[in-house]
Amino acid sequence: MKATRNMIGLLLAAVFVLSACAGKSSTITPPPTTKEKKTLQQPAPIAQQPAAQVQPSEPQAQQAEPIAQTEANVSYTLVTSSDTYGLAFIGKGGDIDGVVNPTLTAKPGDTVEITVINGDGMLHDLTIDEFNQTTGQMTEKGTQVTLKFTVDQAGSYVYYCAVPGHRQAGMWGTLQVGEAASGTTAQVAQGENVVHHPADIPAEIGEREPQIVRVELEAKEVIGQLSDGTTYGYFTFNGTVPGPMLRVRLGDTVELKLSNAAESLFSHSIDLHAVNGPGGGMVYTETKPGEENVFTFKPLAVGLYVYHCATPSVPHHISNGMYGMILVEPEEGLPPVDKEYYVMQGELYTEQAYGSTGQLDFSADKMSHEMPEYYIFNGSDKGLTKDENVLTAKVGEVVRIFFGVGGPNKTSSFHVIGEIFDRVYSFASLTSAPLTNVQTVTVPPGGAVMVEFRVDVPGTYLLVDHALSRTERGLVGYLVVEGPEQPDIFRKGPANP
Ligand SMILES: [Cu+2]
Repeated sequence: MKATRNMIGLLLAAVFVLSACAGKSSTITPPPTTKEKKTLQQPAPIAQQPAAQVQPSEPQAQQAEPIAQTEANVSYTLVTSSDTYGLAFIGKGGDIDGVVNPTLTAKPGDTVEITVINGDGMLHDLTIDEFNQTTGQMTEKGTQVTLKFTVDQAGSYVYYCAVPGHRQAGMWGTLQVGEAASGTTAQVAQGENVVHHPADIPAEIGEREPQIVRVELEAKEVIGQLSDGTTYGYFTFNGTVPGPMLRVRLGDTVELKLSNAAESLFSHSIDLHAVNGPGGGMVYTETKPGEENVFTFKPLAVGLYVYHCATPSVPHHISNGMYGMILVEPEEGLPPVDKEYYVMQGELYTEQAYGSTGQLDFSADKMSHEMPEYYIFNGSDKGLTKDENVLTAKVGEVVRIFFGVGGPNKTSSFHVIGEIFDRVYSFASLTSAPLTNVQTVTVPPGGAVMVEFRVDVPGTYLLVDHALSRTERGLVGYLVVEGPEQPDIFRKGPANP
């Protein structure tokens, strides 16, 4: 029984979100604040039946140590949690009350007491490798295990859930003993926000004659926020990943000026797949730091096209964030929809493992082996799950997503969990009839797709690559749909007779 639960643990972690969000949209729209989340996770039965819920019979290595009689210098309580927003430990009581994966602090020589409560009924534990501490597997909701151990060496240690997949799904935090060394804690690594907001796109072209469209792009190398406590040296167009979405119509002439910031260390250039001409413009735009180049092109074909830096090492520059898309609309424009979004997928190859904190370094070796540590939508680790970045819509609205893959190497199996694409303009061919009723669509590196779908039921939907291991390396975004419940389409419980 336990083994079976163990095996499905990972599956649950990935799929749980679906059942959790879809059935309770009213509680997650808007997404719960930390405080609300805390109340969600507090397991009510514990207070009423403390004795019956405690399971001290689980074998635990730490109980063999004589330290059990020592008074603890610091004690913390953590409650396990799983919901739409992933898996986590939530602090209970004191300064960490309600904090997700709180940083626990102690001084060298302290005796630390950590009480873990299973708040969600999923299989969990809490493990700290350096101190040989583990609660052992906690299977039932309400199970409570206390670890007590002495910390001697100052340093940053990770506490995490060792159930397969759970650490990757978010169940880890820091035990900070003594002063934080530079670059080791979540507070240290601060970078610029590089996430291109998915709603930040030019308006539809509408009725107008062809014209000259002047575009200015600046290559900027920035230390950006990859994740909480984690930064990375991005290469960008205009400071965001992806770069700006460009929008023109057939018949327009595009004058493109590429400048390279004076502070840059590398040359940069641009290759637009909408261009007919050598290098897609790269041959006219190789630009040294502090310089600029201009070239002009006439888009000859309607479509949604990727652009990217084409300066060697090209995959390095692309991976670091130098990609975006240009939409060439037909003369009559695109059919109207209610919401339009711009999302691009990429991979990062870092020396340090996924989830490391501090400033991460690029790994040429991992890139040449196509073994990324991070998969990202719009430039950051789970960046499109943050409240300020989520896609939104109302029940009944038609959503259009311009989706592209910067890559540089990995094909996306783009999917929205809980929705079906009503229309898919495969490979972003906007001049072909769309496919209808598609679940998952293949999008190659340097390729794109335009998908449209009506949202029918309120709740939170997940944008994913259905190569789902990638969700545990940062590749997930939210579409939050508000509006009245639609029990005729979706509800809990049996069908009425
Ligand atoms: Cu570049």
